Amino acid sequence: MAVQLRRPILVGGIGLSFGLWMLQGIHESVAQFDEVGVIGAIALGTGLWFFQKRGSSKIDLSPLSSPLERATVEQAIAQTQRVIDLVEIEIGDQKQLRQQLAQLTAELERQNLQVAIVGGKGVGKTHLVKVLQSDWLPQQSQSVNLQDTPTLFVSNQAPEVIPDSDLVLFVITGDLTDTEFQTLQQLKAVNQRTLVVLNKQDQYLPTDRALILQQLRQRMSELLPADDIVEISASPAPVKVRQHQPDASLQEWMEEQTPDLTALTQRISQIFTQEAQQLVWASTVRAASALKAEAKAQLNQARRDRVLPLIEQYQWIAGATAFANPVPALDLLATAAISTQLVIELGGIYQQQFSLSQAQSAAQTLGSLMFKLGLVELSTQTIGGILKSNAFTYVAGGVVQGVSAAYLTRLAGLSLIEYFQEQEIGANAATSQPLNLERVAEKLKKVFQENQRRAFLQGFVKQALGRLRSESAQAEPTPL
Ligand SMILES: Nc1nc2c(ncn2[C@@H]2O[C@H](COP(=O)(O)OP(=O)(O)OP(=O)(O)O)[C@@H](O)[C@H]2O)c(=O)[nH]1
Ligand SMILES: [Mg+2]
Repeated sequence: MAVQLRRPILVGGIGLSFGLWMLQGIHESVAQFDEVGVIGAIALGTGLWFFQKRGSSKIDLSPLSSPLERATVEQAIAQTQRVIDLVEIEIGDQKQLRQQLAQLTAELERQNLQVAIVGGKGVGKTHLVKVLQSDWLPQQSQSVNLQDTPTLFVSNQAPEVIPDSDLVLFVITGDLTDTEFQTLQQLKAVNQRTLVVLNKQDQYLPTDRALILQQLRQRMSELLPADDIVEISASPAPVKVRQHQPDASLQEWMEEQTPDLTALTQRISQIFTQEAQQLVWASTVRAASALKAEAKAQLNQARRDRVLPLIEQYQWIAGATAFANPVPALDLLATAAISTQLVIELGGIYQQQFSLSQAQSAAQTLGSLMFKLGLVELSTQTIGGILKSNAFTYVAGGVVQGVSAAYLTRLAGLSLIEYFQEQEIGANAATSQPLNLERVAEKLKKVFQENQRRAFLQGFVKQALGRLRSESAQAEPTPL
């Protein structure tokens, strides 16, 4: 039993005794799962980009978001400024980001309101814009800009982009499709003020109209208040009129119908009177987030460039260690001892300060996660298979362990990059948070999948063999 306990973790089949030994560590990790909440990070482009549904991020469905305070908007701008400051420190002057930042502050006082008309194919967007422009806009004291937009939901591939605006008129013609519903959820999630406009109501009998509207309001009750769902006819079809003439003949003609936008224009006027300031502030917060995301992406790219060589360095150290001491010395803890230093160094670059003990437990956690997710076993098996099936001339004892250790260290490092990249920048830089295990596990799985292709692994094995061979020039490897 004692002998088995000392079996190296990176050898293919992992013994039961080792599993038991790991249990305590895993236990701790599982307990931490409950403590840590799910991070729901919403990334914004210049417009609103609709990302594919993410399994874990929950969308807030509370009926009404609380009103924005000016201080909150200023805080959002200040946060963006902090990230841009960092970009300048780490990368250099950022004229364009600075200019955009200056615009944000000016945005706070903006008087002109942007209204975007969006929706699927042929729902009547263009007709609606025209009628609003000719019949409604001229009577407004408020300065308004109406924007017709390209058809949504035409391609499954391209991400749907809704131009950033103060108010979105989301046009539909009947019941909501699932895609439309999801889009509305996403708009709500980024605090985009939206009205749902049910167009082409001239096509229904008045009794049906009432029913359709009622059902729609019910279905969307978690998303929008009933007042924000209105019915209109932007361009009603002409109606055939028949008239009996005194001479008993029947005369027929088509009669043009006038558009009916009353419910919509009333609601918009109300919103402009009551919420104009809020609309502009909400847009400013979204613009600040978008700019922050842009700055953060630059920062992340630059940091990644600095971190990758570090990971490479550590992966070869881990590989060499496991290769030179394949039997007793290498267990998970030995690898973890190396990754502790890696956690500290990576954390330093991402401004996540870890104490030695925090980094140790983070490294251990990573190790047990990799084990629990089956990555250790899978990797060693695949690598063993590649070594066997390719007639590599140099297959000495400890090679599987060495290559696997390097590979697993690389996975751990890349997962940490992904994890650190989505952490809030500037906030709590001094008090570092414990790793959110659920999130780290997601990153591990993602990175593992991305690096699991056979072609990549074959290349990696080849490269690792080269490294290990040069290591062995100094020390003779122990036979397996
Ligand atoms: N019956 C009826 N037809 C309407 C109404 N509004 C628009 N239409 C018709 O719907 C068709 C499409 O109208 P558009 O305004 O071009 O629709 P759109 O959403 O801009 O279309 P795309 O830009 O192609 O996505 C036209 O034939 C309009 O006449 C309405 O209230 N009632
Ligand atoms: Mg159109």
